Amino acid sequence: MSFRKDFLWGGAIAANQAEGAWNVDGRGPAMTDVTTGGSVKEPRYVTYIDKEGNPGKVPSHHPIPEGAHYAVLDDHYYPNHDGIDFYHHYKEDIALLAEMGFKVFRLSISWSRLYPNGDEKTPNPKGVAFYRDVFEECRKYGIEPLVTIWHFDTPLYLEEHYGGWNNRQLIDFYVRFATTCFQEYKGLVKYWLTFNEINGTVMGLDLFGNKGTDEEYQSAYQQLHYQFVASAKAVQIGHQIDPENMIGCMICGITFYPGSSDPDDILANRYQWEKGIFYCGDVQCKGKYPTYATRLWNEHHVQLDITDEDREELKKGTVDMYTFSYYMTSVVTTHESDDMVSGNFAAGVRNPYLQYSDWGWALDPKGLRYYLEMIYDRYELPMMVVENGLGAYDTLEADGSIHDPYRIDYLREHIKEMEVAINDGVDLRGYTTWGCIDLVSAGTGEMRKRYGFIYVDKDDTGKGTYQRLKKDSFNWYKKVIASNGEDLD
Ligand code: BGP
Repeated sequence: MSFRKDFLWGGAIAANQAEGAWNVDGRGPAMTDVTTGGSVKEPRYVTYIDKEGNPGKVPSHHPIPEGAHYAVLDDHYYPNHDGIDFYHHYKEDIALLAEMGFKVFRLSISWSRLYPNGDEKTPNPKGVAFYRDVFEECRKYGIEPLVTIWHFDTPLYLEEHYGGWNNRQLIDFYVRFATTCFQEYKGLVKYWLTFNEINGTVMGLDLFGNKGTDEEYQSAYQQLHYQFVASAKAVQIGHQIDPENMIGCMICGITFYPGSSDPDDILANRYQWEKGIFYCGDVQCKGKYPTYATRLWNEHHVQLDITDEDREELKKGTVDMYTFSYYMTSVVTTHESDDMVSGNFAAGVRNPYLQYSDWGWALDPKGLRYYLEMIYDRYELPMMVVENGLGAYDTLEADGSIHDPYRIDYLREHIKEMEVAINDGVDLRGYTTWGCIDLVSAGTGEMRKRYGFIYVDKDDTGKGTYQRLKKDSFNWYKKVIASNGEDLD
């Protein structure tokens, strides 16, 4: 038997993609609340009113015009406003997860539900109470909550009035928020992740044929630095509040392959690993910037605001575990190609040895083994795969059944590779599949890009009953968990 007896089988969601109730019980807005729905072809947009009072929109992650302010516009649809209404369905949802035998449930806390603007001195009591109820509900079934403190949802007020993570003050606001989480949920929550896919900030710059400008890199590396310091401070406080706390980094894990044996490709691939994957892991696991950081900064003439105190904090606030998401691999080449594919936070040339999902994400279970073994060897810290799954179109049959053999196949092959990695010595502690209940896609805002074992009756325009239905994969995963990963058929 290769999976530990106490292996944490489960699934994951994020507040902004699931909760809905975006303006209920005192919650403040986040960027996702001014972000429209998109599709595989059409980007999501961020909407605003400009200084003349005219409405407008820009693709998400692009700056809005000078003097404009973010706004919800009447003639647009914002899928995150209602999510899958986990806010009002959490009891039913957790009961279903318990029925599958979940040992762990990964979810995030919406910052603006606890601190509506982000800079208040005390938290919103209704927000605090909501998560307490959710965690108690998990505990009722013996489910361990695994909590992401920040999952892409800085309060909009901090974005508008402070410039978001470009501002050093965000460190203090985040630390206050994280401290509240550790204090309020002490005894209920033991597993924490400080920042979801922290490396996305830099990885997202060179996507879709774009090349990040020096200015963008300056801002991205600076934002990351403030997040590293915020994370390191949170880790220390989390340990002081409860020495039992196990606090991890969370990296968007993409395995990069060189496109050819051309030395330029080999080197480009190695540099991609350093920039995309190792940079964040090294700082958060080793407590200092790696040697190659200087090369990365010089490449874009980046001048970082780093103090001696920051360096001390980084040293003292290293994480207890390395967690990551894994969906796909990507091919790096210095050669021209007209067959590019992109998905998640990577773009590269098509890999002729692999199949691709309907959203163009490379299906590559072996890439997960590669990632696990390489990273474990680098840090020798306990690991968890905290996101993995197949975004696919599901068909709801007339009798209410959903047959999703493609999802079962995807997960089975990834679990097999985890098992190989464990046998090869990797200390893997848990596995939470992404979107265990269908939810709003982060990348496209769609509902029809579904990941769940549990189907949610809602479409891309927001219509539906929000009824929960079990897919075939529900019973399959239940068997996997009951057999501790032995029965994968
Ligand atoms: C990761 C995010 C998740 C998530 C997932 C799937 O990058 O941490 O929030 O949604 O990817 O991506 P998508 O929703 O775009 O299919």
